[in-house]
Amino acid sequence: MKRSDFLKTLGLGALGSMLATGVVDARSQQPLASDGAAGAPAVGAMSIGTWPFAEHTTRAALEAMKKGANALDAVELGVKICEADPRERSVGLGGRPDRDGRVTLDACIMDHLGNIGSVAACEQVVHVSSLARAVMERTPHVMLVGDGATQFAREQGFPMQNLLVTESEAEWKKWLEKSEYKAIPNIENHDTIGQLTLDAQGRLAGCCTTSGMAFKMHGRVGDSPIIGAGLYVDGEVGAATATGHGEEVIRTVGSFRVVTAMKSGKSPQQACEDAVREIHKLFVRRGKPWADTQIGFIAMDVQGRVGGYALRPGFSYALAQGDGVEILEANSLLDA
Ligand code: SD4
Repeated sequence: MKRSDFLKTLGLGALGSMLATGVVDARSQQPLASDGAAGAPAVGAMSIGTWPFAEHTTRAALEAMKKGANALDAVELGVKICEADPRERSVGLGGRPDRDGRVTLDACIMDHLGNIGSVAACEQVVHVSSLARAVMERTPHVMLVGDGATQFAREQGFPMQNLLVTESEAEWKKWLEKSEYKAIPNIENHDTIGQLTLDAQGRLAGCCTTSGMAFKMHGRVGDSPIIGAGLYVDGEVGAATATGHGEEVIRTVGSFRVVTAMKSGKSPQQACEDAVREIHKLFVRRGKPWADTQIGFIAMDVQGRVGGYALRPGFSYALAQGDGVEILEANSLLDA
């Protein structure tokens, strides 16, 4: 399916045509102090998102904000593109299943005021980002898990569908031959989308959505739906989100750590670096191997400065601002 047709299925037809004709495809990025060290802060709508597929989701969010969407609507609109794409194998439809062959999704969302919503281990619902938002806006709670999340989705009129696509099922069957859990950094089970938006009014929002680690134990929940771990937004400071080995991000309350560092004066880049260093330190302290692990953080502050950093090479993220989107290769703590 062509990207423009795909966007039409999401009700983003006009945007799809613009993207297809290249109207918003310019790559002229405005100067930005990405390390926080120099330059005037960028002002105006912008979005960043983990991994190269965020090129499309950040662009969609940026275009929506230019047309007046607020940061929260824009971030949800962006990640939904990824969730609905069956070719993305670690998010939404087409996500790799757990070791029992069940696709279970995790997501959370947060706005600049501190409103939060989250769902974990949710089955049969493609747009868990929207479901997380529904938890935030239509319940007295902040997190629903498993059957409760699916039940709530059904009550709210979310479509129910099988999320296991043929390719993921085939991978799972192959995996069953050895049933060996082994992460392959940057490839096998990494692709969570964490996206952050800043609108022209200076409001921040973030969303993180994933099918989690491929072939995880049934019931396993990673960092992505956990506010403070996979995502955190402080409307007066900045926002951060994580991808990679969720257990390690939870251990260090990673995204909250990044935002707290920004609050104490660190640039988004320095704050991401601190969080990755802390994760590495705990591996060393606990005497645990980190060879098969990848972790990446991205962050953005209210001034529009951004940062990204990873444990090892191979992590990149998209930055959409002005008239274009750029894919930025994050530096890493380790060489390989
Ligand atoms: C998790 N952090 O479930 C997610 C996986 C991920 O890139 O980010 N993959 O642990």
